[in-house]
Amino acid sequence: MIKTVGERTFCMVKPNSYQDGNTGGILSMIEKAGFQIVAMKLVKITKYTAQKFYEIHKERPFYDELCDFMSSDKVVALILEKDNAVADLRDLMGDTNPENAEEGTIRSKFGKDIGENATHGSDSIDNAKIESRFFFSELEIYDED
Ligand code: DAT
Ligand code: MG
Repeated sequence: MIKTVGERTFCMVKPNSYQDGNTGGILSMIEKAGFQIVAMKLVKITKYTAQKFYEIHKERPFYDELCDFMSSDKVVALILEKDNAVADLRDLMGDTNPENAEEGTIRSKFGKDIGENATHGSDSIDNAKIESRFFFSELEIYDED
């Protein structure tokens, strides 16, 4: 098979999805939407790691709650590849608040509330690179541009 080298994004299946047994359902939606899984790992991060990952949100009132939640159980970290991967994953996930997420999106299907909203997806190509490198070593990130 000839591999099409598309854009890459970083995604996380959040602890509520893992606990609710929705990891497979979410991965299935991702694959059906045309994303290739380039790298994947199941890890439980510490609160300190969550604080580092979400450092840009440290002044926001929900920062502590967010970091407690993200370190409460395992997450699936993923690097995904497809044309227009960053924007397309955000579309597939839907609005941050599952109540406002369009029907058929991951957050509408599997999100509990604005905090426990099923998945994370990078918001830019630059952040996708930063976030991918945060979770994966060079050895695990193949053929990066
Ligand atoms: P997104 O994950 O859609 O990029 P974001 O970057 O604004 O949203 O926020 C990061 C995460 O923080 C989000 O996925 C869930 C949590 N969060 C955002 N707004 C929140 C709020 N008002 N109350 C509680 N948690 C919130
Ligand atoms: Mg964000």
